[in-house]
Amino acid sequence: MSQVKIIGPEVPNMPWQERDGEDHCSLPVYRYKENPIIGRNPIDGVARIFNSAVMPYEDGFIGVFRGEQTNGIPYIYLGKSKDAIHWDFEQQKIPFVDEEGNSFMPRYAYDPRLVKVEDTYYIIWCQDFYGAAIGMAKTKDFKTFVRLENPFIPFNRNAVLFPRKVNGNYILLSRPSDSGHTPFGDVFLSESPDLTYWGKHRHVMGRSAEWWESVKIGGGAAPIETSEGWLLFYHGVSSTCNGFVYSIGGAILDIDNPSIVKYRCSTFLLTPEEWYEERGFVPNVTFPCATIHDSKTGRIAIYYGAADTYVGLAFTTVDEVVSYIKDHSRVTESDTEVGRR
Ligand code: BMA
Repeated sequence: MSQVKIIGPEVPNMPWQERDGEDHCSLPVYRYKENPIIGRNPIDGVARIFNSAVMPYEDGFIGVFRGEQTNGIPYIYLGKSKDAIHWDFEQQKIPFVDEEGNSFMPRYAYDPRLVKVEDTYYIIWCQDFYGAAIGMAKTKDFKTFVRLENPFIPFNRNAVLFPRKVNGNYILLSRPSDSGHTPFGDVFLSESPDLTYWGKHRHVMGRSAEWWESVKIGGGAAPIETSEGWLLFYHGVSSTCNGFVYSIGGAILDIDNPSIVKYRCSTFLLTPEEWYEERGFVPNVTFPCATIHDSKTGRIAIYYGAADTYVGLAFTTVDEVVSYIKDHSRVTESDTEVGRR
């Protein structure tokens, strides 16, 4: 039994592998030995799948996958799996409709997240809205996907919905950006009573003095509710003479006021080290988009895009990762304040 409690369902069939000692032992997160779990050319007309989100569904798992088509344009594809490791993909792009039932195909769609709030599943992604912005859709059955109002004006390319309302409102983390490969970026939070009108914007956390996340940060997987607060895996970016390096970081946000950061890990939890993270369309990228977690055992599986080419899987437990984050926490005033100026 874990000391720190995950608040959520039990997922006894979640993927799991014990650490065998060879991975980076001082860090609480270790890789699945058979990574990458999704290789090149996974669907006809799709060259690469990465930066994708999965969750339990019926007696198995379901996911929304960023598929880079052979024309170079990203789109979202649906996948199903019995074990959350071997995936069967729909050959066609997800066919969104608007609220009147008319077909809606974004010009491009990337970095999807998948979050269940109450009885509805939400997909949140980046799409063109006269510039890169956040797109959102809902489904109850993974057959009809109804596109919702765009929450924000451009530019914003990275958004993560919380798995439950907080103080009666939906909560979305996002990272306002520019139209290109933004060389800055902090995580902000916005609230909505109805998923149409967004406000009460707050600053959550900024890029930090730690070099691995000194350029920009962005929400990663949907936060996990725990007895210590919201456990957030996010990405932190550093700059080198050869481009950006994307690592995975961890923070714990206040449960009732998640714009307040309680703990923030000063070291990365995972950084590009393996061939599938260092070599690919964009080298040196580990980009978390989802977790599967089991409240009974405290096990957590992290799904991350690797080198904009593959999907990788890594493991930790809530006890190990929370205690590591707390032991290595360094928070600044801009983290711990409510974030309204
Ligand atoms: C970001 C996003 C991600 C991508 C990353 C590294 O700006 O576009 O989709 O994984 O860059 O290329």
